[in-house]
Amino acid sequence: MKVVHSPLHARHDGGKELHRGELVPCFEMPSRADFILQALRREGFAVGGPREFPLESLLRVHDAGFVEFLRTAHAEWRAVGKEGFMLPSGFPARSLRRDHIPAGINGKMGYYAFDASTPIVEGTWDAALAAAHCALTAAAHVVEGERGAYALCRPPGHHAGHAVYGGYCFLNNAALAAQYLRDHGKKRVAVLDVDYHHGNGTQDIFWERSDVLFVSIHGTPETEYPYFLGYADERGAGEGEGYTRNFPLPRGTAWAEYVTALDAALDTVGGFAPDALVVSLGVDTYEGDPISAFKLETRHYPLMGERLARLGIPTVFVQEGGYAVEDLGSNVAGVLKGFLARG
Ligand code: SP5
Ligand code: ZN
Repeated sequence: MKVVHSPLHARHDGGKELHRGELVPCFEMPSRADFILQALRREGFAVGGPREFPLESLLRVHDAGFVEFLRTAHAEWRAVGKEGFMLPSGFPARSLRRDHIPAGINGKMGYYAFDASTPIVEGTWDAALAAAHCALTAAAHVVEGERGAYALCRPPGHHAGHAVYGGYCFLNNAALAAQYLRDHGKKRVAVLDVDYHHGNGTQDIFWERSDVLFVSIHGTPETEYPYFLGYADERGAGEGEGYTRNFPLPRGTAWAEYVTALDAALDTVGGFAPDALVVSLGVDTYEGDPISAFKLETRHYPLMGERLARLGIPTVFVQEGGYAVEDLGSNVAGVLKGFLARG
C-alpha cells in the first residue's frame, strides 16, 4: 500500500491550545507524524510525496472566503503587529449575527472558528495545504487502480466543515478525498469515520448529499468533544436524508462493545454499495490516549483493518487524530497491516 506524506506538516508547530482553562502545548504535535512515518517505514511501506493540485480542488468542498481566510490569516495577524500563534476569543453563538463577516482579524477568526483549541501559526497554511494534497494524492492512487492508499495527513481534517475550522483541523482532508473520488468516476463514495471524536466537519459537508454516505463511530457528544454534533438522530437532510449515520458510544467503551458498533457501521457502508471508501482513521480510540476515553488496545487495530478489508471496496485511509504519540505508529500500522492481510 502506498503511503503519502509531506515533511511540510512540521511547519504547523509552536501553537498552544486552551485546555481546561489553561494554555497548554498542543496535543496535535509534529512528532505524531514522525512516529507514524517511522513505524510504516519499518514495516516496509513505500512512502511518496504528494502531487500538486489547483486551489480550485479545495473549493469543491470548502467556501472560497473561508479558504482565503486560512491562506492569509497569519499574515493579517502580523500586519497588525502581532506574532506567534493566534487563537479566537469570541464566537457567533446563539443570538449573535452571522450575516456580517467582521473586517478585523480577531473578529474574523472567531467567525470562522468553532473552538479555542486550534491555533494558527505562520506555517499552518503550508502544512494544511500539504495535508490536503496528501489526501488527494492517495485518492488519485485509488482512482488509478490501487486497492488501498494511506495519506499521513497532519494537521488532521474531519472537524473542518464547509466554512469552519476547529478541533485541530483546517481543511477537511477526508472530504477532499471523497470529492476527488466522486469527480473521477466513483459514483457512490462512503466515508467511515473511526476517530474518537465525531467528524462534524465531514458531516456538515455531505449533510444534504446522497452520493456520499457519512458514517461515524465516536464518543457521545453528551460528554465528549465536539459536544454539539454527533447524536444518533442526525441522519442528513433533503436529498441527503438517510445518508448520514452516527454511532455514539459512552466513555470507557472497550473492543467487545466497540466491535458491535463497528459491525453495524460496516453493514451500513456495505448496504450503500459504494464504489470507493474513505476511512477517517483516528487512533485516539486507543486506551492510552491522553484526551479520549475508549479502551481499544494495540492488538485490536489489525482486527479493525481486517474488518474494513472484508467490505472489498477500494479504500483511501486518511490520518485524523491520535495523541498517545509513541504508540501511534503501531496502532496505525496495525490497521493497515490488518487490511492488507485479508487479500
Ligand atoms: C482530530 C481530532 O482528534 N481532534 C480532537 C480535538 C479535541 N480537542 C479538545 C479536546 C478536549 C477533550 N477534553 C479533555 C479531557 C482530558 N481527559
Ligand atoms: Zn479525534
